Amino acid sequence: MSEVLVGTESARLYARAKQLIPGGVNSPVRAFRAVGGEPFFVERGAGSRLVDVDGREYVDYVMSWGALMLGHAHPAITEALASAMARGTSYGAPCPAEVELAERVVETMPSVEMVRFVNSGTEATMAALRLARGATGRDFVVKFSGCYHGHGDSFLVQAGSGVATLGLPNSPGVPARLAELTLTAPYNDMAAVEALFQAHGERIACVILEPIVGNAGLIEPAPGFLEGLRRITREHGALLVFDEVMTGFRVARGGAQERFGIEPDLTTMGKVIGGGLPVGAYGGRRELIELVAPAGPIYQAGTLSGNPLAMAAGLAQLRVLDETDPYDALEHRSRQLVDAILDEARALGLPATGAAYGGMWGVHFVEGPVRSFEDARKADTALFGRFFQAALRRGVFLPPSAFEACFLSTAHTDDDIAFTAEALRAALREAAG
Ligand code: KE4
Repeated sequence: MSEVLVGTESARLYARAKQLIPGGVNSPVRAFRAVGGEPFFVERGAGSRLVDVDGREYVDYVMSWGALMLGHAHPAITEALASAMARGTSYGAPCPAEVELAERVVETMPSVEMVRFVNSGTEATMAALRLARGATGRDFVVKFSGCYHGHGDSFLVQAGSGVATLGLPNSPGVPARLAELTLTAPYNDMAAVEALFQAHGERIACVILEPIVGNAGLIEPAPGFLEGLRRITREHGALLVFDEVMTGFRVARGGAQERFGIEPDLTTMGKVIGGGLPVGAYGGRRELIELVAPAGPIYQAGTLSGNPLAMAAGLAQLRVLDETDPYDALEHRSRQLVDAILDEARALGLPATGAAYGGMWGVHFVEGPVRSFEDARKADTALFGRFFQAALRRGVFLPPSAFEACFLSTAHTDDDIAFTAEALRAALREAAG
């Protein structure tokens, strides 16, 4: 256990949690397995900060894994929720907020003409895959090692995020015959994709990817990669699916597809469109989305899909983003943090490379460029673990895994960034010592 938590309320809560919940957490990456120590338990979030049950305060760069663009407990969101709650928590029938959020998503994401809301990014990618298979009559899906698309069976093949963090090559419980339908290639490797299409082209329903990877640390698409995938999928009648659950509304208002000017056939979304409440969505070209029940035969449903509270929180967050257009400012601050780490690493003679896109940033402790998960895995994860713990002791909460990205919000002030940059420099010196 890290000295931070010995004999604390967090430690007592964690001991209880481990008796009741696998690993004491409701999502694996929260267990700090990759960085050592035990997780703190949160008493409250406020702006850029989290406060744990022992009163320790942290500048938060997890931001609910990217869901929060305005920081914790932003009044626009809490007031919208209070108003919505006064009218009930779920109706099981359509409500105006679903239409309003759908209009805003369609207006924001360049390739999305229609959208269906679900309750998580996992549901969104599972449904998008079923839609791609139903629309094309084909069974194979191409994904990239290190990309994470939620815990749907077909995606737990060479996945990133918690799967990579825990070193699980694939997950038990996924039938081999199903996993065989998932073809994988290294990210940024067009030759490998072309070989897959040469071998299986007319049986591939779709290619799905994170257009900027956040689940293997941050990995950028190489010049021409996204364009190459757009071309080869069109040539073979396969669909191109951008999983923008993390990048959507975060790396630019219209996500990576706006930033890179590529229009996928389908887009999956989540996180930011829920404002911290459970929401996912999949959308795309009208003729595809109209294949989804009850408009079409491809089935997908959900008790709490379009939930009025989640819609209210998502709408409130998107409204503020549209009014304030914070993306350049967010990217400037993200870049300041990446530069601070890279500058300190250089001074220490440590290999490091990093990038920043809007409110998303990341550093790998390995010689760059990091073009794939195979490159990212060469990073010094032990150094990252020491760096994480040293940062935490200095009041900075980074994602507890080298195979995640860091997130900023509009609540992070210049003072937060200056404080964080100094803390991260000191943490790296300690970790490297
Ligand atoms: P959820 O089912 O966790 O809402 O979304 C799955 C998902 C799909 N696609 C992408 C690109 C994602 O990043 C995610 C989820 N992201 C992780 C963080 N790397 C969620 C954190 C967690 O699993 O606790």
